[in-house]
Amino acid sequence: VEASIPKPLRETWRKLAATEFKGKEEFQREVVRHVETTLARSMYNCDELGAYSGAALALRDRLVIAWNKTQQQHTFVDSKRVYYLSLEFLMGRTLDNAMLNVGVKQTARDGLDELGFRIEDVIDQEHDAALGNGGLGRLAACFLDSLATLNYPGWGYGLRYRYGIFKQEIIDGHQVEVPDYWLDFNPWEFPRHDIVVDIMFYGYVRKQIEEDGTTRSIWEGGEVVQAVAYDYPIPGFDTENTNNLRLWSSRPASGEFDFQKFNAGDYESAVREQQRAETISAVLYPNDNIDAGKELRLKQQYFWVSASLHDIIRRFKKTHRPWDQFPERVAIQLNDTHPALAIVELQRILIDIEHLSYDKAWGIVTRTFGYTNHTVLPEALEKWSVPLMQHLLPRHMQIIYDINLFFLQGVEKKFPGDRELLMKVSIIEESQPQSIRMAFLAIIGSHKVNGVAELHSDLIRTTIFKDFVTVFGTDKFINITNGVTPRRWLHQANPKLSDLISEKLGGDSFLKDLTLLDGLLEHLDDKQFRKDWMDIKYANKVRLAKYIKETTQIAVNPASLFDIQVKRIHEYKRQQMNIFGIIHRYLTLKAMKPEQRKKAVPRVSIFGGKAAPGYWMAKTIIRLITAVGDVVNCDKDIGDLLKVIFIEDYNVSKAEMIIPASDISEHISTAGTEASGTSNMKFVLNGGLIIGTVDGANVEIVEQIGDEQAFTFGHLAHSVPELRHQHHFAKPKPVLDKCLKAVFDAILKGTFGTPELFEPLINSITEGGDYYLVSDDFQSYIDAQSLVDELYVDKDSWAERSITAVAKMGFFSSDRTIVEYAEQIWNIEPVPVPRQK
Ligand code: H53
Repeated sequence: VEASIPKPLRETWRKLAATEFKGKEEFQREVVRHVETTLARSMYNCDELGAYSGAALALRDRLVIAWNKTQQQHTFVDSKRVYYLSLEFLMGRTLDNAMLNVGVKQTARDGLDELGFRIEDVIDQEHDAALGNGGLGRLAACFLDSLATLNYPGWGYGLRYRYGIFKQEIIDGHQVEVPDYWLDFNPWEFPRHDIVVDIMFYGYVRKQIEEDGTTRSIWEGGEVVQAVAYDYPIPGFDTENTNNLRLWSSRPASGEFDFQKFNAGDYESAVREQQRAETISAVLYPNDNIDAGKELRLKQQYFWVSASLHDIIRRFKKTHRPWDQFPERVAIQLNDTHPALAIVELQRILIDIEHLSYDKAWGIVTRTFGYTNHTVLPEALEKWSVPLMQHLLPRHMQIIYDINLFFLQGVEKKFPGDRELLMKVSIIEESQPQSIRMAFLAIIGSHKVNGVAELHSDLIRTTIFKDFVTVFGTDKFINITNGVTPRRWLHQANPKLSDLISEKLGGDSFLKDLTLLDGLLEHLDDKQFRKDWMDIKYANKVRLAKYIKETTQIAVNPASLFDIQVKRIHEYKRQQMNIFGIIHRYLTLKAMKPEQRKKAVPRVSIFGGKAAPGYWMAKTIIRLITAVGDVVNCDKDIGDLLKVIFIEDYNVSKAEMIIPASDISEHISTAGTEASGTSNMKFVLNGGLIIGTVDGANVEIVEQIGDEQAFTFGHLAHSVPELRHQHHFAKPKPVLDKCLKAVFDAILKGTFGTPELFEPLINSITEGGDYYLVSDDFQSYIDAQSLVDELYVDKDSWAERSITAVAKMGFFSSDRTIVEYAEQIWNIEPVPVPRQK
């Protein structure tokens, strides 16, 4: 209140208030002003980076005006807000997206053109904001876009890592990790040095008897660090609404560093404390779907969760509402179990600091949180060791025990004497040492738990969480199928296709209501339309071929079938099966007579993706892909019939170029392992067909687009456990698929260089139980690939399939996903912000 301007003086402010640039000239003036003043450069030394910086700053000014207005409006209306807690936000680039969302791209294009710059080159200067590993982080980014576009008051809360996901270099065929320092020049962030939260670790808990006889727990004596807020405006598409992403950065609580130590000459330990604090938000853990259980990661989680909750509560308290209204003003979504400590932290604040009764506090907690599960993979389910938690967060450990005790007492009451059930649902696992099952904590502390695709939600209800369905009933466990934002993944990534669709549908409303795409079906028989459609696909392939040539020196023919698999490298995603299939293709081509070969469909197999630095088998898979490329790509017998490309450092901005260029993309995880997948949606939305297993969202995609439009193969999820069992116990052992055996023989013969490199990979299948069922699915995979070849020959019917598929993709917009969250979990309404005249 003290900070606001007295009423009589506000008129002066209003007159002077910042305004948005409207036309080309105003935009240009802003760009030049920023280049000359903010950047202190001139027309004599303004390169593309300078132009990018000037354009970004000009646009940023515009975003800020709408952003401020939005936040004022949300406060004024006092609407319920949702807070999306995610350790990852894989945002990619901002400039292009912001220009498109705000609707000024053409203005900017013309303006920059006259200043001597091509907008594409300017856009290309931006460093990706890569604060995520893969699907989970990119989903969070799509959700922010949809929340903003749909006018929901929704904030993201995350960590401002100094280093995002590492940059991948391929050196001699191996992955090498290089740090990703992305903060050099970042026009999109606003440091809020006035928003600082103290966060404590370690220390001890003391009991104190109050005057009224109650006992209180006091947590004290720990080490304190500070969280500083950095804000990022999130503009919606074709709306004034601009939401906020708040990321926390860590710093020492005692200012710069300990001056006493410094003055006493103990420089090193003075600096060490500072570094310890700064380390918390220094780096993103580079694991996707793997829990590493490191102390620093637990520190990151608590640091972020605690800062975010304090911030949320501070905002709530400004409304002077009683605590029991908290869940009516605040919804908090837990993106996986990474923020599950928020449940404990809110309970702690309510009982220890706000002095609410335990039961009242717990009622508020459970009405506030929703938990999204994104995986059933056992190695990805977070467990923290009890001694570690005890040491780092002693008060939280006590509260976890309390939560567990009261929960188990409830279970005992409902199912008297069922001790096995108690053991199965206990938050504490009786391992050595004991550990905390974070997913169980998240379920118990939330009012809704959702999976991310139908099959996945069924699986969690019937396998990993089945005992909780027994305890809580079925209503608590829902499905909300993932989606992707059509603004970035169609309009921005594939402007030509987006324009063609607009032309056919008579406008771009489909970008806000993706179900309108079904209007394309009316034009299915229009010959010219089909041709235009395929010409755009070809142009996108030319764009990718050019990039491949520039970065790998390998020439690929854009008339070939482009077969793409880009995603994190993981055994469950089975890039190994893809490369084995390619070897099979190579051997088959080699065995053909030259006349026979002429009939083969030329194919370019493209891979991209990072392996976690400590995931040795994933790195071996990359090594095999590059080794096969080295041989195949210069085999004169093969020529254009087969090329194998590994695109270095796959990230969001590269995805925007790669995805529109696919004829076929691969989503071939072992059934039951990929919770949803989201790149499958992006590929189909861009007119590529998919080859895939009956897994994750593939199932619903095929249901929507029709099975004519997809190539599915492989065993189904329900038969996986039995097949795995057979690999270990059946006598005689299941025989290795014979085509796969030929592939292994070729590798072991040294066809692709030193066979020893690849032996562990082969052994994991031949000796190690083939956990991912590569051998079991190989033949049907090869058959599906043959069908792809066969159908690709008829370009006209291929065009028909491609258009039909896109027309039926409306369901997979993240707008639909967000509306489902809003209605089924968050109970929030859109709050439109009045447009500026
Ligand atoms: O989350 C995506 C899913 C995808 C799943 C992924 C994911 C991570 O990227 C990291 C951790 C985790 O538990 C899950 O693997 O299937 O599409 C978004 O839901």
